[in-house]
Amino acid sequence: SILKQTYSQRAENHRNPAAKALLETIERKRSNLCVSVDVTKKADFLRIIDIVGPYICLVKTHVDIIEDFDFSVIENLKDLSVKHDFQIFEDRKFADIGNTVALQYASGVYKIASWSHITNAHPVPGPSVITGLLSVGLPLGRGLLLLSEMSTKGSLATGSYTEEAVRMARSNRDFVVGFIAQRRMDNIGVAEGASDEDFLILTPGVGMDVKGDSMGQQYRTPREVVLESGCDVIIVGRGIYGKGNGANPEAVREQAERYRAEGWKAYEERIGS
Ligand code: 5BU
Repeated sequence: SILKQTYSQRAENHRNPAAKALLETIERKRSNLCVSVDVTKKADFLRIIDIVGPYICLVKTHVDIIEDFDFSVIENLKDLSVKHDFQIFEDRKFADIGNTVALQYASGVYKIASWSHITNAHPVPGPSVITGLLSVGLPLGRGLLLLSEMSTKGSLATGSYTEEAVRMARSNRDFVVGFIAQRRMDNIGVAEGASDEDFLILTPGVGMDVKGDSMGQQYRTPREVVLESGCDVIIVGRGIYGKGNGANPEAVREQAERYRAEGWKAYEERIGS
């Protein structure tokens, strides 16, 4: 079963270059930690990434919240990704008709497809959202995650919606490399243990010190996410950079190290090493 395979074994199962590169990075750095850097000033954004860089496999961005954005942010982010050896995931959550998402992905101020190895989409428009994005992303070797579940209280992405998302992914395996979800999706719609599919499961809503925030976010620990729910990458934001936008560099570094260690320990326990 996928749950018992190492990240490097799984890298060989994936033909999509972004999925393969992510799995190889995870193995090389012994880190299944993705840091989500949700701050509004470019200096804070780049400073936090430079601090957490050694401990992560992936940086997750919301570039549209940076108030003083200009394209130097992207150039600096790319330099940091080489310096520290991590991949980039713009959490854009595309959710429109194919033609529009293709334009949003390729064009505008951010030109996401030109720098983000992985991005994501809501399945709500149906398969055409994938068709639109892959017309831009596939020639560039990019990968897509579908949002089949969310971490928030009262999420509508459950039941048959989640199942249909998995079906949409199965029909587009060259571009859809996995899911944003709270548990494994490979066995949905097939008998328990019958699937040898390998989808990447990236999971937000991870925190060790609090259970949630005042706006519906819900947190689980790396152990619950990786060991008990079988997810592959933990996504941590405020748990690492804290309330002060990462003003205390040593505290940020310590939290990144702590989450990396916890995520990796849970993985080692899962594969039984
Ligand atoms: P936090 O600070 O660890 O709560 O940040 C979580 C990040 O993950 C934030 O950027 C959200 O936009 C993102 N997220 C999420 O929290 N839950 C979800 O279901 C999805 C994305 Br999809």
